[in-house]
Amino acid sequence: MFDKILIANRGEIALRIVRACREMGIATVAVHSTADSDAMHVRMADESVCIGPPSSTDSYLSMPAIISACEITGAQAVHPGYGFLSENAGFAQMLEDHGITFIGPRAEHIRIMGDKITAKDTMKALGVPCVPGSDGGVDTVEDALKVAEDIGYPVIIKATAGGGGRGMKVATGPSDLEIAFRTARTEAKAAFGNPDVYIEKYLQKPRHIEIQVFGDGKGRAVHLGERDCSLQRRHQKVWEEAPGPVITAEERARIGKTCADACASIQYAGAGTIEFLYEDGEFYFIEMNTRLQVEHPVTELIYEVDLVRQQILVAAGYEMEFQQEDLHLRGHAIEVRLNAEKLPNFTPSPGTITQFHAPGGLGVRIDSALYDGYRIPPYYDSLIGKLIVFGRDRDEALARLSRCLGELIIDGVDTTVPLFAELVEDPDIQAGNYSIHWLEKWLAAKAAAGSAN
Ligand code: MV4
Repeated sequence: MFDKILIANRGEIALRIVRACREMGIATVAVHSTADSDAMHVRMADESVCIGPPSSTDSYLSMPAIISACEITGAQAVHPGYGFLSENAGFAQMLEDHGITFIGPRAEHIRIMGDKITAKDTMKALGVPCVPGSDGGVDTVEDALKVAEDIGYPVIIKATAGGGGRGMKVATGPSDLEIAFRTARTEAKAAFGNPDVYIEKYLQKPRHIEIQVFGDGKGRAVHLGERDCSLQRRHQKVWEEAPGPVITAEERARIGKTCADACASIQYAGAGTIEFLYEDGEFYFIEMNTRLQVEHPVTELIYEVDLVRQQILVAAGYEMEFQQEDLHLRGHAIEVRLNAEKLPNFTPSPGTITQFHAPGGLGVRIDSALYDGYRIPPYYDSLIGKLIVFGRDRDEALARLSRCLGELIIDGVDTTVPLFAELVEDPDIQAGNYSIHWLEKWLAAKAAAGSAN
């Protein structure tokens, strides 16, 4: 096992990784920018290295700085967390070239899944159900029109180098396909340096359902059910739950096995998430994320596993601590993302935390790097914590969430907490009756009602 791991991240996820390491008896190295000298992840780690100025490009994204920090401290492995360098195949490769273990999948798998056309081709060949669309990329307007005619309108044009909602255009008929196609290519070239696009049938009212997978890198893989992450604003998730409110045990077992088998056959290593759109009882693959996700705690709570611990074990060449038959779903978990943002426009709200009080009690988990007096720097993501609740069933989780939101105190900055206080009481949310468009529609309706008063 590793003696020492360097954590190439900040905030709550850096702390999450320190916690797993400490329970495993592994020493930790935090890295930080000059803006994060007082951050909790620096205080909690066994040692720390300042790797650069506030700008992420020159600190948390600086591969030479991070590799130097490994060499100075003798860290044998790097956990990248999420975001930053977590899905950078070049970084995984560079670490390997320096004899340092990347705690994540092989560079090859990161690269495959980073190119959305290759990812889809790969998944399709492995028997994973995909959205009907072009076979690979589409290079000309003529081909685009042919594909769209075939699958029927509306269609969506996506950049192969995009993902997470970047570089997409919808066309409702042949008359607007040409412009959508040309715009998509031009924007993809400008944004990603790669103009390649592909076409899919546009699903009008799906849910976002993602399957958690985990592989040992040697041909064994399991699934840990799904998360429903349909509640998003501008492609940012705000509320995630597991299990999905409308997914049956049969559906879970079936799509879960399909995903696990696909990961097994490519000898996938570590944690991964296979994203689907789900509509009318069917799953359609869209993307795969080759990292630990922000919302992993809801899965940890219902399956009683420590995903970061398993990542470390597998990266060190050990077996994961479970097989599929050991994994049993129990209860229901909901996560809400606590962002330092001012409603109604979700404007970033950095500043000093004057008072922080976390809720507690049965079935409550807070993953946060906040403390009284902490100054939230303006340079990074506005996520300041996650409130995760567990209940025996969904209704108990909702009641617990409502209770926790009442106990939670974050003073000094604006946060998204008031949004959740409203959502948890909403009849559609309570019924689990929402699609990927529900939240944006609800926010728009609220804004319209507000301006009418
Ligand atoms: C789609 C879609 C409808 N049909 N693909 C947006 C993020 C990226 N991961 C995929 N996205 C979508 N792909 C087809 N064929 C609608 C979306 C989409 C979406 C997906 C998940 C969660 C929120 C969303 C919000 C708008 C659009």
